[in-house]
Amino acid sequence: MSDKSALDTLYSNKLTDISHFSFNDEVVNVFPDMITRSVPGYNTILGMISDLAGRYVQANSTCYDLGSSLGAASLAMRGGIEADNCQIISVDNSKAMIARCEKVVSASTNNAVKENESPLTPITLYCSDIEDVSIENSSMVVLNFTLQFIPLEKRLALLQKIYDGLLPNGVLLLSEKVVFDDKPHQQLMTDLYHNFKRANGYSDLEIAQKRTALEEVLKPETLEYHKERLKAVGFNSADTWFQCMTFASLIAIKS
Ligand code: GEK
Repeated sequence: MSDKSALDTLYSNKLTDISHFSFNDEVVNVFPDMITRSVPGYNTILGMISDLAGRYVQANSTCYDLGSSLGAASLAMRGGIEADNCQIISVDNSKAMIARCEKVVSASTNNAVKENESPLTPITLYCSDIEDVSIENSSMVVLNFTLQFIPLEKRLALLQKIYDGLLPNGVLLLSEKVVFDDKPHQQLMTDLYHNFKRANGYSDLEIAQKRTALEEVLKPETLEYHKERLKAVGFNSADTWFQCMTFASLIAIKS
């Protein structure tokens, strides 16, 4: 999917007015390139989603990809599921994302059918706010860089709903941009992250303008806070499996 993405040049020219970042058509067109060049470990995390799907997805259950964008995590889950009679529900509140995701998922489904890959877990897409979706009979939920866009005061209720909708031994994979209480460490991680973006071809202007666009939209929290909140909603196992600079991914299991 990422191979055919246009190059992300959205912030390459000096903008007089930098509007809040939104998941519109322009972003959709460059999204695979944008996310792979901006999120360290993105492909590693997709690989882990597949692996976890093989281990944790239970027969006759539902998997959720919340904030699914172009369906990369949904397809990774589908690739890893070994259990029978499951379904994947993928939710995003951006119409532009869902419209493009439908094409990505059907191309992948057609390919798999041609290659005789069976059985294929069905993927159903919904254009909706994830706060309005009920989570039921689930053995796996993925929040891959989505919680960071949910208003801070609504995050606890969303995680509680996910925990309540998981079956025993169900898994939540939560990936987020994170911050650090220690100021020098925060500064160092930010500097290193900007170097990572430079190494991936983004200019200082692009880095600065994108940062401004995201400032009011993406609200990161500390890893400690994430873990405490996951424990508070009921997960008795919730820990980091991946961290690179200001990006982290956690696995939480309902026992
Ligand atoms: C991936 N998981 O490729 N309800 C539904 N969707 C939302 C909401 C909301 N309230 N808020 C934001 N989104 C993907 C990457 S991107 C992460 C996820 C990023 C959606 C938004 O429209 C976007 O598609 C996605 O969450 C976040 O594995 O771009 O940093």
